[in-house]
Amino acid sequence: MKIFYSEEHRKHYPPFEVFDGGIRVPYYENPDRMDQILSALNKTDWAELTEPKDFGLDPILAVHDQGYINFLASCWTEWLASEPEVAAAPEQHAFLPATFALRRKSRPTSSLRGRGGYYIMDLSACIVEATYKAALASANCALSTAEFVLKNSTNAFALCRPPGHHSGKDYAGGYCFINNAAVTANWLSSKGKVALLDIDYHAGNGTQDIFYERDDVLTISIHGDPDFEYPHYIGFADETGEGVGLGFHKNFPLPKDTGDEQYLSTLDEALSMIRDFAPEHLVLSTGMDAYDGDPLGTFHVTQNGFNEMGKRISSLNLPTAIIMEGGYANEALGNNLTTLLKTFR
Ligand code: OKP
Ligand code: ZN
Repeated sequence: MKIFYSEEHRKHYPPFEVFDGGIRVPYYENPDRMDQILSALNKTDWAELTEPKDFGLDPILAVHDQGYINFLASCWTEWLASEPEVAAAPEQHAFLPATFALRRKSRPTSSLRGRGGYYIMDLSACIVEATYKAALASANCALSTAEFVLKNSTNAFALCRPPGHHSGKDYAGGYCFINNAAVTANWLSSKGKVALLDIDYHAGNGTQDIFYERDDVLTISIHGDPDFEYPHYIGFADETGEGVGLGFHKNFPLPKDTGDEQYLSTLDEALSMIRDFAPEHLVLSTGMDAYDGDPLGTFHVTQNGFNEMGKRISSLNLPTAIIMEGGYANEALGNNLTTLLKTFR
């Protein structure tokens, strides 16, 4: 299987994130995740790692707002220039806003803080020096995968870091800066209908937002119920799309402690919607944090569960761009992921 991967993510390693209650913890979305995956892939005889090509900003700007991308590009430099304390010890800092935009009549005011609170939705999307370049490389892995899938009418995997599904048109959140899966689905949509299935444990709010009023990209997310889980305000069952997009978005919020059986029967419902939609391509937002041992999840999906999920999704027989999202049980991440991926060979 073709796998697009770049080392560009490595220096995007914020020294902390801020958890519920304002507690600083080590950054969960860390480079070790990739090392664990790479070592598991290296043990297989089917993983073919390839550098992504550079697609430039056009396919990214087809999904994201120019002002937001400008903010990502200059945030760190502007912050260093305005805060001598940060410039004196940059490796101990990460940029985070302390005030967030209100939902009505808000606009990105010109100060860095004003743009920060407008373009960032929470305290886990920390920006450091390497963030923008890492996010671009991650999007290029996804686009390279899309191109390969299109040309060869087969499956391929984008080993993306940072992940993307919480990032909307003009905002970062949940470790995500550019929505790799959305950029991919939008790019593929010029060749026919696309279905995007998000199996990350967290609701794919960015993806939902981006395609909410479109009928050419069916978006489906299976996740921990936002009634108790991050991102808390989006991902509910009654959100089904708007305008021509009505009926082309589906959320499956599931309770705490969901195990293999309940997960798989929900997946079957999602797959039957995809079959009815009859898309040309599938984009799979592949988070592995539904896993039993994940520190950021509450589900109990096992390695067998991932194997079965892979079998059922790949039996759709659609050319599939598999895009890496979350998954934080680092010691099990590699094996869980290769278990899922090998069903798509
Ligand atoms: C990103 B992805 C801790 C706060 C939540 C953000 C989680 C982002 C998950 N209770 N922190 O979907 O895996
Ligand atoms: Zn997640």
